[in-house]
Amino acid sequence: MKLFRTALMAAACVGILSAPALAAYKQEYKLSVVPAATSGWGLSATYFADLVRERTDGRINIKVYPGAQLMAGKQTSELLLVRRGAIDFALASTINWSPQVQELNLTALPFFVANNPDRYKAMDAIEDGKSGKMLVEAVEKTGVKFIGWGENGFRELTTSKGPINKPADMKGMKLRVCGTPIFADIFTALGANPQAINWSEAVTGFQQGIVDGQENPTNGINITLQIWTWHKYHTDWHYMIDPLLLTANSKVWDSFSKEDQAILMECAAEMEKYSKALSRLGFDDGSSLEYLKSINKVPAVTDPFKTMEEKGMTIVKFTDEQVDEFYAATQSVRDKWTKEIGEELVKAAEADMKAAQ
Ligand code: X2X
Repeated sequence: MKLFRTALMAAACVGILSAPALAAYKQEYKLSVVPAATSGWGLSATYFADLVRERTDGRINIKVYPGAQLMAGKQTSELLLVRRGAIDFALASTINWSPQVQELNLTALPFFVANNPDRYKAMDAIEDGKSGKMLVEAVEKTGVKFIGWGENGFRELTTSKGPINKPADMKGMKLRVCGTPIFADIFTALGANPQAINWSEAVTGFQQGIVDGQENPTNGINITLQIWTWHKYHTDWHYMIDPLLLTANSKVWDSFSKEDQAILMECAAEMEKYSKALSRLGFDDGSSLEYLKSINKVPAVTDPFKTMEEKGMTIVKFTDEQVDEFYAATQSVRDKWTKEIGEELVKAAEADMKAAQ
C-alpha cells in the first residue's frame, strides 16, 4: 500500500496524473492558398500566420504555400487534400470547394448577394446568420474544421474586347472560368463561351490571348495582377461574391491545446477584418481604409477605379436597368442551382440578407 502511494505521488509530481500529455506539435504547418502571395488572399493568409506565430510564442509555426502549389495547380482538389492531411490549413475559396460541397454554391448564385441595397452588409449577414451556420455545418460535415471567414471579394469581369453593356455584348466571348460547374452555366446562359482553366495556367492564357477575358475580384486579384496589361475593359457588375474559408485538417486541429485553439480563433477573427478591408477598400464608406490605417497595412492602391482608369481601362458600372437585364438572363441558373444548393438554405440566406438592410 505504501509502495503504491509513493508511486502515485511520484506520478503526480511529474504531471502524469494532473495533465494529459499534449500531442507533439509539428515544426511547420502548411497553409494552402490558390493565388499569389501578393494577392489580397495571400496577404490575409500571411497576416494570419504571423499573428499565430507571435501569439503562440512560436509554438504554432504556419507557412503559407501560395500559387496552388500543394495541389499541383488543381484548385478544386484542395478540400480533398485538407481532409487527407496533406494540407494542414487552407484559406480556401468557396468556389474551389463547391464542387464537393454543393451548399457553397450559395454566394455564386448570379446577382443574388449584390441584389441588396448594401452588398457588403448582405454578405456579412449571411456569415453571421442562420445561413452561415448552415454553410459551416456543411463544410464541417466533410471532416474539416472551420476556423473563420475571409473574403476574396465580388467578382468583376475584365475583357480585351468591349465594353459590355448588355448580354449580347458577351456573345461568343471566350472567358476563362475555374472548373466549377455553376460558372459554365452562368456564362453559357449569358451567351459567352466559358473555358475552364486552372488559375495557375490562366495568366499564361491571358498573355497568349487564348481567352478574351476573365472574372475576379478587383482589389485582391485584378489590381495586384495588373490585369490592364491584357484587358482594357472592366465591367463592374458584382455578379457574385467569393467568401474565403479558413479551415484546418481535423486531426491537426484536435492536436492543439484548448488554449492554442482559442488563440487560433482569435487570430482568425483579426484576419477576417483585414481580409474584408482589403477586399472592400474603395468600395465602401471609407471604413476599410480607416481600419487598414489603424493596423498600419494600407496597400499601394486605395482608389481602385482611379488606378484602373489611369492604366487605360474603360469602366462600365452597371445601372439598375442593366442589372435587371442580366438578372433576367440568368434566371434559369438560379432556378437550377437553388435545387442543388437546397431551397431551405437559399431561403435562409434571403431572410438573413433582408433583415440586415
Ligand atoms: O481561380 C480563380 O479565379 C480564383 C483565384 O479566384 C479562385 O481560386 C477562385
